[in-house]
Amino acid sequence: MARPIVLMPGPMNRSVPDGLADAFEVIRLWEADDPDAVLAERAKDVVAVATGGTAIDAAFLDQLPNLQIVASFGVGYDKIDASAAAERGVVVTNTPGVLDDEVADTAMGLLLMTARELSRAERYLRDGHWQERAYPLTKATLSGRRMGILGLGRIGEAIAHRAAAFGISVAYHNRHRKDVPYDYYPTLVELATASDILMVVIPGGAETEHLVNAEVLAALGPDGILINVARGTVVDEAALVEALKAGTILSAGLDVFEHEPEVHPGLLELDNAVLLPHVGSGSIPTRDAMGRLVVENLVSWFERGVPVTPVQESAELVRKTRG
Ligand code: 8YV
Repeated sequence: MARPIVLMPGPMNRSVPDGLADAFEVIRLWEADDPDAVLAERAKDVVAVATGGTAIDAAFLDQLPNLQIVASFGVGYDKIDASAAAERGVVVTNTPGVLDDEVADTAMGLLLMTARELSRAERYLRDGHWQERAYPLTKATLSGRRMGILGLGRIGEAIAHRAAAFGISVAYHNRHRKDVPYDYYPTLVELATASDILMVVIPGGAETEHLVNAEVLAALGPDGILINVARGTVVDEAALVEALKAGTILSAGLDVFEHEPEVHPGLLELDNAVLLPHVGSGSIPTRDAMGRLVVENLVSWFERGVPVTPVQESAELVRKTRG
């Protein structure tokens, strides 16, 4: 029997092509000399897309008339127009759950690096300054501080558990209150006002663009620390640079950027910003687990007609498909 044809627009973690090799035919579009010609020739055969970062919009979907499913690598799927996919009867899946602990660990590491200036202190040692004098005491400490989590989902809850072990209290802002033992603030400004640390874990996309703006940063205040492990678009980066320069907030730890891999030049000049190259989920075991979940979604869809982890926008479609 012919194997279902999966289009892979760009390279992905090896666990994905390896896991698909037996049951699927994979078109590795980025390796083609003329990707447009390959797409034109094979478009009608493609029933699935596996992607790890390529933008999938309505125009892309319209090129693939027999597409059934887009399996995306990563929990955030802001580069995929999942509503346009649902309108065209195409299911979208992501990889939630398997990266929660890794991203939460990175978030706490970034918080420690930022509050206790760990990377700056290491640079100080490597530059030979320790022999001259001890590293200055840090203004911030963590124990007894208040963390406000913007976006208390799975990863946010994993961060909240870790924060408790550090003696940090937790509050949150979501669109809706949840049944959790943390204080809820109905607006982000109120949460920022009540927090020393603002932890951004909310999904990216148009709805959350620049939620963290100059007003929110002013509310966080001169001892405040901003950590972002979600999407760069959630923070107004230009406003953040101004706030860090002016001392409106104390410091920021960022794993994500508005135009990554480009980083705002203003951030690169600042000592009170700790900058990581989007490594939140970046360990081999975690990325392999995410890749396996991409494969499981495709296998389950073509064997049983059910995706394992459909995104919210696909829920209605999945219900209808199940009958
Ligand atoms: C992914 C991420 O690994 O899962 C996400 O949403 O941000 C990362 O941890 C990355 O986006 C994969 O492209």
